[in-house]
Amino acid sequence: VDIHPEEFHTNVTCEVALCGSVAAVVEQLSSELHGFEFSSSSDWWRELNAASAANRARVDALIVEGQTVPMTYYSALNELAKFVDNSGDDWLIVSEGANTMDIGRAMLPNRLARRRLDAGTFGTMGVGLGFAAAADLCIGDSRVGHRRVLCLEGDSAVGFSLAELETLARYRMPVLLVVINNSGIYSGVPADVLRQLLQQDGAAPSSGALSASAALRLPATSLTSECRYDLAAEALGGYGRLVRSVGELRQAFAEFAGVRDRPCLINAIIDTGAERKQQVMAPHRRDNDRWMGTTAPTGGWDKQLDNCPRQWMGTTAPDSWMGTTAPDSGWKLPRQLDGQLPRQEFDWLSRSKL
Ligand SMILES: Cc1ncc(C[n+]2csc(CCOP(=O)(O)OP(=O)(O)O)c2C)c(N)n1
Ligand SMILES: [Mg+2]
Repeated sequence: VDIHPEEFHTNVTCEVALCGSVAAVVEQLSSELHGFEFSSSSDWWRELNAASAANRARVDALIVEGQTVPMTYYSALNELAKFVDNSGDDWLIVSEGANTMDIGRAMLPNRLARRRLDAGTFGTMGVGLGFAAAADLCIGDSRVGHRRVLCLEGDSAVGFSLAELETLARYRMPVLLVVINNSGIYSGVPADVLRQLLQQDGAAPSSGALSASAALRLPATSLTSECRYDLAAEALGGYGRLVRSVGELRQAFAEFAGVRDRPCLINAIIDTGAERKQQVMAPHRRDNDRWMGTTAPTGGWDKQLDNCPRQWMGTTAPDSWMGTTAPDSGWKLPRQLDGQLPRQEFDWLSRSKL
């Protein structure tokens, strides 16, 4: 169902394309059905309820798993949802990121209509802080009112427009920013693996800076480990906090709830390997066989560099761009890259659908 007919069949072929507003179309459909109802004991309902209960159980397990350090997406977002529901304020949620935004859509429901602005169907990163400033302007005086703006950002996503925090600070917009920081895009590299890279590289572990050849051995999707977006927020005129546990997260919410004269940013460090829960259905795309894997590498990260996925090297143009599933043959040791970035690496990057 879409109000724009040109949207039909653009991604996958629709079997039945209905053009109109969802509310009107659903009304027309139900009137044509003359009161037909699926019996609550029908297979359809039974399966739906069973799937929903299984889903709930999986989410609950991930919330429980993230009660200790490191947090998971689910434990951090569950804490955020509790804060939003109990704060007594009316929050407009702005969000961007990959897992952060997707899981946030499920974990952070809007109780009222027209309370969400996110990267939308095309997933364009960079909209976050601009959207937040615009939203703050539109909801009335957030310095005194109960309408507020919450900006939920992945750590990569926030980098696209972080400098706009200066704008929020200059206009004294009390936007609450929560950065879900897994040190990467979809996933990051564990701090100990990075440390090992630094050591191999001969760099002082405290320097944090990788040489070009060490940096090339990292996946293009990894960012600086536990980057201090909270300090950047302070530098730009806001308040910032780094948190690692649900307890610290709760404390930061309590501390920032009453701040009404500047933006506040909570840098919530989560597991670099945190996953979204296994999806039953593949994303609705023509090319979903090439879609990135969402499963953790078998055996986890414990073999560290021995386990470096060969697609990190990018020299064998993987079909499964940034898939995190271990190949049947196991991981290969990363090749030392001491010369120029090989030609195919550029081809691979430019062909990527990221
Ligand atoms: C303008 C633009 N550049 C690049 C991308 C590719 N992209 C998709 S999601 C994403 C960031 C995801 O990482 P993060 O925000 O840290 O969220 P996470 O999945 O790690 O939770 C990027 C760079 C994009 N969608 N838009
Ligand atoms: Mg991230």
